[in-house]
Amino acid sequence: MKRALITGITGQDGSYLAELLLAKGYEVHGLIRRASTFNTHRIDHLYQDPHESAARLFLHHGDLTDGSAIMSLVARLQPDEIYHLAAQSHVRVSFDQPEYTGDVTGVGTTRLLEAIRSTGVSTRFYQASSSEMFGASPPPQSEETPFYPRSPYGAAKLYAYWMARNYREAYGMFAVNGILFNHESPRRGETFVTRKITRAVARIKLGLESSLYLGNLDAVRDWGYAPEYVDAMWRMLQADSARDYVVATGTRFSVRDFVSAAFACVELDWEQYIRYDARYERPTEVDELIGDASLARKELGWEAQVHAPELVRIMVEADVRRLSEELDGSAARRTRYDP
Ligand code: NAP
Ligand code: G4F
Repeated sequence: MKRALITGITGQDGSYLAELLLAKGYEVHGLIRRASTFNTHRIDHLYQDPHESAARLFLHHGDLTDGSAIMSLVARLQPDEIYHLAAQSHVRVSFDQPEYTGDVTGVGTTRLLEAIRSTGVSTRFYQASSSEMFGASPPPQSEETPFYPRSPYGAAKLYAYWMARNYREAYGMFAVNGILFNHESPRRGETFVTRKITRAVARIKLGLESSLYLGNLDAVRDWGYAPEYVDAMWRMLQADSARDYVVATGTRFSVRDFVSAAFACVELDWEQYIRYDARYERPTEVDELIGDASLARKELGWEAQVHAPELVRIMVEADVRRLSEELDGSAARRTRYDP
């Protein structure tokens, strides 16, 4: 049985990846942070007794800033594969916390790579790199596009990208960078723009709110569906050799397009509800990200199936359903991870 370690297992991608690996028969270990409130809501369903796979899921407390704990965890588990997804992942927040973002999102990767190198554990390593590293470089962006990060987050991810490449070249480590463009789902964090929009659409439709405050509506992104993107991560670690891949849909969609499509799903006119708030602007913006994932299609057999219009519908329907259940008191009670 293969053993995988996932950092960031409580996040959007970590939860889908844990599902995927458990379904493939892996033993799955996740690194989680101690929090003063429950922070495992995205993976609690994997803990419920009826799932045979629950016995193959293990959680370990730790933090990317705590190098010695990471080192002993890697040495103890000897995982076949490590998916490094944990990060301070919010671009706007990284302008307020540049040093912390550098420590967690940048140096956190070095701590893991060093844990692998110094313990001599034989493992395959996935680094969650980001299209934010392309920043100001015009689209379409591929593996050959020059990097030009526009935020402390983008700069921290670029440092981590080069560290993964350096450990591959210097020590022969199987370390890959998945350069993933934006990917979303009903499990997306509520402060990222897509989920902020679909959650507000549900609240407006059901009469709980009357407006939605947003920043720059002109930004263009390439939005894909997260469950498909974690499959691309897994494929990268099954390849014969380690190399870096762009993962994207190739579809151009602006924040305005997303807003308009989301309100249309519930038959409302978006222009009546959207208000501008300058606090959501960034000191430097990434105007346009559209990926070219030809290499992933050719070498990994991976291709996006869900594109932005369908993604919007999936997310709006999920938020309307979730809120309706909350309001009529029928939301399912779930077992929580309680160490
Ligand atoms: P997410 O939902 O924000 O999840 C981030 C995860 O990192 C959470 O599990 C979080 O734990 C954990 N974490 C944060 N700081 C930590 C620390 N100091 N020590 C240990 N764990 C920590 O992110 P995501 O959307 O799933 O993205 C996964 C990864 O892919 C991230 O590295 C992100 O930067 C990158 N990425 C994402 C996208 C995208 O569009 N989603 C695109 C490209 C790259 P808590 O639950 O306790 O907060
Ligand atoms: O949803 P966002 O915060 O995502 P962003 O900045 O593109 O970053 C996400 O994708 C990256 C991959 O390219 C990941 F690496 C990163 O971890 C994260 O998952 O913002 C998208 C766009 C931006 O241009 C932003 O300025 O939406 C614009 N926006 C407009 N109003 C807003 C808002 N963003 C947020 N979060 N909140 C707003 O009210």
